Amino acid sequence: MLDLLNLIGGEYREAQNGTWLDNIDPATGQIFARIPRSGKDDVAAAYTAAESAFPLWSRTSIEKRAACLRNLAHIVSQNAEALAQAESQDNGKPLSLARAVDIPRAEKNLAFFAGAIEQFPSEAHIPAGPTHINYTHRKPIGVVGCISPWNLPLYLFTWKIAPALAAGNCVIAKPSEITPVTAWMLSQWIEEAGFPPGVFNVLHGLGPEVGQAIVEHPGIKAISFTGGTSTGAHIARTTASMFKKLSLELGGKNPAIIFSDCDFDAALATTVRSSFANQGQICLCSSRILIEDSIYDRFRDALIEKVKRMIPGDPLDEQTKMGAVVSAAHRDKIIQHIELAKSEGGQLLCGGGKASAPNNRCEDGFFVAPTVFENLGANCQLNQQEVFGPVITLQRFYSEDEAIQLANATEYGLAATIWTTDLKKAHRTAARVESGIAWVNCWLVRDLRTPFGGVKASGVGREGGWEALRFFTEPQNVCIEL
Ligand code: TXE
Repeated sequence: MLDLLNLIGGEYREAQNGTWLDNIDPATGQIFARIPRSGKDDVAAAYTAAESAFPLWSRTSIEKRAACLRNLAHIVSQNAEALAQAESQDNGKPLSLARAVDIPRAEKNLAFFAGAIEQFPSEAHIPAGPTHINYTHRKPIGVVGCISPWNLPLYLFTWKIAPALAAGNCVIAKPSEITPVTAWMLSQWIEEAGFPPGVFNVLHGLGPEVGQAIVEHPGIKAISFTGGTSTGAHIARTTASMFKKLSLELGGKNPAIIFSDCDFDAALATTVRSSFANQGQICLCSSRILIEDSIYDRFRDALIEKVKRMIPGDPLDEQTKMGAVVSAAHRDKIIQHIELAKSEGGQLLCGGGKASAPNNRCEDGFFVAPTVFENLGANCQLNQQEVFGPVITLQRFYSEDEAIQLANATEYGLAATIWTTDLKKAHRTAARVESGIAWVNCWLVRDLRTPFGGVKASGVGREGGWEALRFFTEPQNVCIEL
């Protein structure tokens, strides 16, 4: 049994209340680690450590801060295989996916923001015939909170902490209690990477306990959060009267719009991936597949043929493309959505419930069969609520206007995928779709310089590139008489 610990002020500590939470391997249903069940007292201790580290860290040269991040990126790359194994065990995702996506991207996040802070410009405003000059001084905020989810554990954890640290803040980070292991591993390399004690603190525990205490702490000036929309709304309410800076990256109900003039094979292959990658547990996954009438039947039949061949396997098996979902509770929630869709008259095309265990080792694991429905109206629950699992719907459209109307017919607005070979149509559709990201003829292609985030109930603010560095700094206008 592995006991994880908090990192506070450079020391590894249990929760002050001495209590623990079990950590479960979703592929086997077995407990394999414990995490501290931290609370308010631990947040207070982490805050004291972070606050006292801030004066020095905020004045540390950009080159030194960048070097610490690059060192950490290097350590991640040296331990990539151990991290990938841990991520797969903790989350249920295929080991091949953790190796190809999660861990390389975590390394890239750290290295990217090391480079970004070295290039981060601030503005100057000089009027004609100048009497005054203005420039913008971007100062680190102070102590900030980074709260991350379970679907891409180290990937999203590093996506938040890297810009926060690069900009000169001290961080109190909380990984999801469901997938804490890779954040724990990272926390053990902080000193080796050169970060002074207290600059980076990691607290483990439940969202409504330690997460809530971070959000409520009056000294923590900004919160970067990725997770469910209702949790995001709760955080916004909790912090409103404290005027904290908030970056909220929330849920999605993303449309994939398949026009009849698309490259059929490319659209098909990528839509299967965009729907079911990571068992559908990526906020950017397509969950509503909108298909133009003239190719609807052909596309549906070809899609179902491919999906039927996607059988969930043991995540540790190198051949597995689809693993376990993250927890028993999450599996049950996905199944409830499926049952509701059946009762609303959805036509089940494949899947529709639990998948059988791939082997003896996994007989108590949490597996869901990839599931496809059609004949559900745009207002049905399954076309409105985020499932965050391997469940998609197919809808037919007859015109460009109808495609856009269907695409926009949810409270969410994170990512849309558009498939067409008509360039003008691609631009028109991207402009009219209500989403923070529109991918045309591709999916999940990420240039880390680009703004990342959603509109409507998918969030507030943007991550990535300068957006993240702006979020983690406070701009001050300095005006000088010449
Ligand atoms: O997320 P939570 P859950 C969606 C997805 C999923 C649903 C619920 O639809 O089914 O959200 O998932 C911490 N104060 N997404 O319950 O609770 C929590 O400990 C402070 C979308 O796992 O939002 C964890 O670290 N923190 C998504 C993080 O918030 C709190 C990714 C996310 O957990 C808190 C995950 C509180 N009061 C789920 N309550 C995406 N956008 O990628 C919880 N937390």
